[in-house]
Amino acid sequence: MYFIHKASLYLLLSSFFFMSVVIIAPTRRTDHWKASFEKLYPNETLYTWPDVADPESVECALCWYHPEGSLLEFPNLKLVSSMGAGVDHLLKDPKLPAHLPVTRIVDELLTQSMNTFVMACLLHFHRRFFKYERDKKAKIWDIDTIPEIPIKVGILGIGALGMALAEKIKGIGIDVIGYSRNVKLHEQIPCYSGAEGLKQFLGQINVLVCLLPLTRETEGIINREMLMQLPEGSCLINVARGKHLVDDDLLWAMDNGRIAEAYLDVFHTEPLPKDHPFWERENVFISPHMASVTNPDAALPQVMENLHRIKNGLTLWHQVDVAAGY
Ligand code: NDP
Ligand code: OXD
Repeated sequence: MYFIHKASLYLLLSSFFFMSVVIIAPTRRTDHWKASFEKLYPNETLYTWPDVADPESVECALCWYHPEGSLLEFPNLKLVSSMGAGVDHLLKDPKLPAHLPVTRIVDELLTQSMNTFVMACLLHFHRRFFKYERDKKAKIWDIDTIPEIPIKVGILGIGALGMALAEKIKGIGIDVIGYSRNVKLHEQIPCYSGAEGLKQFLGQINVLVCLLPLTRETEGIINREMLMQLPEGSCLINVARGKHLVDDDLLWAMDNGRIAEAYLDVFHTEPLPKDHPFWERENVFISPHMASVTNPDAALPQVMENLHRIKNGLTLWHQVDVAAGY
């Protein structure tokens, strides 16, 4: 006699019939994700939290700053994926179910956008565009100032995005080096790691690009002590997370000339509060966390492939090391 437990039967049937995905991203626009999903997977269901008619059918959650504990609403979840490259917003949830694999997005379009954004910032600094904007306002025609600031770029966090960026920077003939947690060898990009490596890294650059993940180790890493190790008149580009930077320390470093210009795409609080002093600084470029925005057409196939991989016992793409925090 064959006895199939009710729960097992449900799981068996659901893997064939009722599979669905939920997006939990209350602070972000999701209509284009829904449109993309419907185009790519017309036979599957995508719910947008909190409107989930059948939570038991949900096998995958796509998250961006999901409310703490919201993943517990889905008893048959198999996979949690970030909607972007970063996973700090996921891992900070103390109720994140420990048995679930967490994945993130690594994709060519995301990389390309990050490359063009950071290139635009560092070339803006290199070619003194802030100065020429000021000159224009005062109708000054200055042909005496050397028009190019010599630069050497350091990428703090030379991972998927950082390394691709370094190769592009190198490709246009600008000196670039990197810093990572583990030792990294690259034929053309010198890479540093460890405490001594960090000193050597900071001691030879005048453009610091932060592309670190936000973890216990990296929070507040761009502080007075770090900024002091850069030469006078340096440039900071933070495209990682606002919490990497100690805001008051940057203001201090700008006041005493250590940092001449800062390009900030990410902030402790987003949107940046209207009374934040960064808004008043002429040499601070502000953008609304748009350096590189995930394209759903590129991201969804990765997520769905991972769901297939879980069900078939295959290695996942871009799985996060939850213990390391990235
Ligand atoms: P990766 O995980 O591929 O790379 C992270 C890099 O940081 C790795 O080189 C890693 O070292 C290094 N790292 C981690 N911890 C430390 C540490 N304690 N000390 C030194 N180095 C460390 O991430 P991605 O390149 O894909 O993305 C980086 C970040 O960029 C994301 O986490 C996200 O926050 C941000 N981001 C921002 C966007 C925006 O629009 N502003 C868009 C996309 C991403 P190792 O190589 O040794 O592991
Ligand atoms: C990301 C981001 O992590 O957009 O992808 O910040």
